[in-house]
Amino acid sequence: MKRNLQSTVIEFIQGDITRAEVDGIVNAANSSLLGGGGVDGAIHRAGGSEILEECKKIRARQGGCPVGEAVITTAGRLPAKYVIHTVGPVWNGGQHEEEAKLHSCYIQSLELADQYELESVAFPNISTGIYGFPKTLAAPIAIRAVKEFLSAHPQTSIKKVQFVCFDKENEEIYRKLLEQDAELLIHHYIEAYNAFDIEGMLSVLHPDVIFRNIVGNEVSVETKGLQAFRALAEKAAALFSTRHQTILELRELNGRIEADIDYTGVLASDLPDGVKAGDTIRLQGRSIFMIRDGKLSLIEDYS
Ligand code: AR6
Repeated sequence: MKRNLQSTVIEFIQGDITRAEVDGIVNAANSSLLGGGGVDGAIHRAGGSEILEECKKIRARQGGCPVGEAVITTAGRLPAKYVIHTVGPVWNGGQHEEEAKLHSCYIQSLELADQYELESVAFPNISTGIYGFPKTLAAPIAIRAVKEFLSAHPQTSIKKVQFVCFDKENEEIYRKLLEQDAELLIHHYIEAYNAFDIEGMLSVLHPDVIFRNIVGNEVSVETKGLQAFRALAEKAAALFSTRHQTILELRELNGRIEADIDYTGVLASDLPDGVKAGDTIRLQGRSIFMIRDGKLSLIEDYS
C-alpha cells in the first residue's frame, strides 16, 4: 500500500547486511550475477541456493546485469524478503563515469524497491570493497542519490532506507555526513526562529531535506510554505504515533530538540497514556519524554 505522505527515514548502522531485518537488502553484485566475494558472497552463503537459481533465470532472460542497473530476486533464507542485485562500477581513476554509475545503482535499486512496494531497504557501501571506489567519494553520492529519489517520489512505499556499514571507516564517514546535515539544518532553523524570521524558518524546510538523523530522532519535511509546516507536523505525528497534531514550537535546548505539540484530533490507539494538548514533548536519543509541571517522564522508547 502506498502512503500519501513522504516520511522516509534515512539511517546508518554498522553491521552485517545479511542480518538486516528489512523488506529488501541490496547486493553489490557483478554483471554475471553468479555470486562472488565480499558482501555478494556473504548474501549467497547466508540466503542459500534459491537466490542463485533466480539469478540464473534472470541471466537466461537478459544475459546478466549491466553496471549501474539492478535486478531483484527472492532473499531465500535471509530475514529480508528480497535481494536487489546491483552492479557497481569498478573504480578506474574517476574519469570513466564511475560516479554516475554508482549514483544509478542507488536510484535503480530504489526504483525496484518502490515497484515491489517495499517499506524498508538496506544498502551496503556499493563498490567500496573489491571494486576500489574511494569511500569518501562514494558515501556522499549514495546519500545524495537516496535523497533525490525520495524527493522525486513523494508517494513512495519506502519508509526507511538504511546504510549498513560493514567497516569502521565507512561507518565514520556516514556518521559525519548524516550528522553534519542534521546539525546544519537545526542551526539554520534555530537562527531563523530566534530572529522571528518565519520565511527563514520555512526556507530551512527545503525540498532536499527529507531526512532527519538528529542523534536518532527523525523529523522531515518536503515543501516550502505552509505546506512544509504541515508536513513537519505530519512527520512528527508519525514519530509520535498520533494523528492530527500541530507543532507549536520546535527548538533546541542544550543539544536536545524539543517540540511543543498541540493535539487537535483523534489520537492513535498506541498513543502513550496521559499526553494531552499543550504538553511539551522532548526527544532525546530515541526516547520521548513528556514534560508537565516541571516533571519529566518517559513516554516512548525506541532504543
Ligand atoms: N554486510 C555489509 N557490508 C559488507 C559485508 C556484509 N556482510 N561484507 C562486505 N561488506 P564488496 P564491491 C562491505 O567488495 O566493492 C564481489 O566479488 C565492504 O566492507 O563486497 O561492490 C562481487 O561479486 C564494502 O564496504 O563489493 C563483485 O565482483 C562493501 O560491502 C565485487 O565483489 C562493498 O564491498 C563487487 O565489489
